[in-house]
Parts: sequence; C-alpha cells; structure tokens
Amino acid sequence: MATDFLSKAVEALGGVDVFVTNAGICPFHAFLDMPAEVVDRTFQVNLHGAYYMVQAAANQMVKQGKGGSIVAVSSISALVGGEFQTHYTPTKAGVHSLMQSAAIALGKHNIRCNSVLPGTILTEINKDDLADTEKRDRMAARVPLGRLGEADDLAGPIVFLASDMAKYVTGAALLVDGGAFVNLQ
Ligand code: RM4
Repeated sequence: MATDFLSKAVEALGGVDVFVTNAGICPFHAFLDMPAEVVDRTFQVNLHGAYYMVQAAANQMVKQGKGGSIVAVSSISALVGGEFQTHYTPTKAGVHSLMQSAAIALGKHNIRCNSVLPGTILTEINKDDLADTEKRDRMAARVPLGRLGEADDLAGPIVFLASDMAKYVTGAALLVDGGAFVNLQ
C-alpha cells in the first residue's frame, strides 16, 4: 500500500525529495465505553499509516541517494491530553516519537525527519466537535494569539522544515499552536 503510493509519486514526479505525512482521524469518544474498533481504526490511520508511509518515503530517498526531508504532522496532543481523545493522543505522541527515532536511523543518509505539532486548527478533523460554539470559544480563549488556527498557518512551518533553511534540523518538533501549549495562566 505505502510502497504503491510512493511508486506512483516517483512515476509522476521523477523522485521524492520531500515527504509530508498528514493523514489523521479523531473520532471523539468517551474513554470508558470506547469501542475497540474505534481505537484500532484511529491507531491504523494515525500511527501505522504514518509509520509505513515514512518508511516507504525513506526507502525511496535512500535509493535516490540524495538525502531528503520528511515532515510528519503530529499535534499539540502529543504533549497534552483530551478527555474524549484517549485513543487519539497516544497516536500523535507516537508520531512525534517516530520522527525522533527515524531522524537517528536516517541521519547517515542525510534524510532529515521532523514533526509539526499543530494546536487546534479548524479542519474536517474537528468540524463536528467545534460545531459546539461554547467549546469552540473556550478553545480559542486558551490561545494567546486570540484565535484558532487555519490550515494556512501550518504551510510556512512545514515548508521551513522541508527546505534547506532547516538543513541542520532533524529530530525536532515544532509547536504551531498560537501559544496555547504554554498558556497555563
Ligand atoms: C488536535 C487537537 C485539537 C483537536 C484535533 C482533532 O490534535 O487536539 O484540539 O480539535 O486534534
């Protein structure tokens, strides 16, 4: 599956120098009656998917022999919890940790591995959850920059980590959260 995707990318693009793994789901659900199938699916998409895609991209980059840059979209949820995200936060912590280990394994090939840790970004992943305007306002109130994020807020940090501007950056994790993580009071 992952190698098929990479083969198609190589066919279309002539090679892979930068790879961004972003796929993720977060079906919000209470912990005590969390269905096993919800846990398993979330792990399969968020962690296993990231693992095998990063592995496939890395093997292609090694084959090319020119190094490369891999960026994973982890989350602020790698560092903090959520009552209705007990199945989700471990996957984001796993993606964060995967990139640290991949950075070590791939440094000899001049392949850099880093992650971005978005805060609450308005996307399909949380459209239903944030339809609750009270929760949406509460989440925005936690953010020192005064607003929830948008997909465009991730573009610059990802391009930075992917580019030669970050040529000596690997194993890093970049919070892109408007300051939410550090905002205790
Ligand atoms: C993020 C963070 C956000 C949530 C999304 C689904 O990691 O927890 O608050 O809206 O996941």
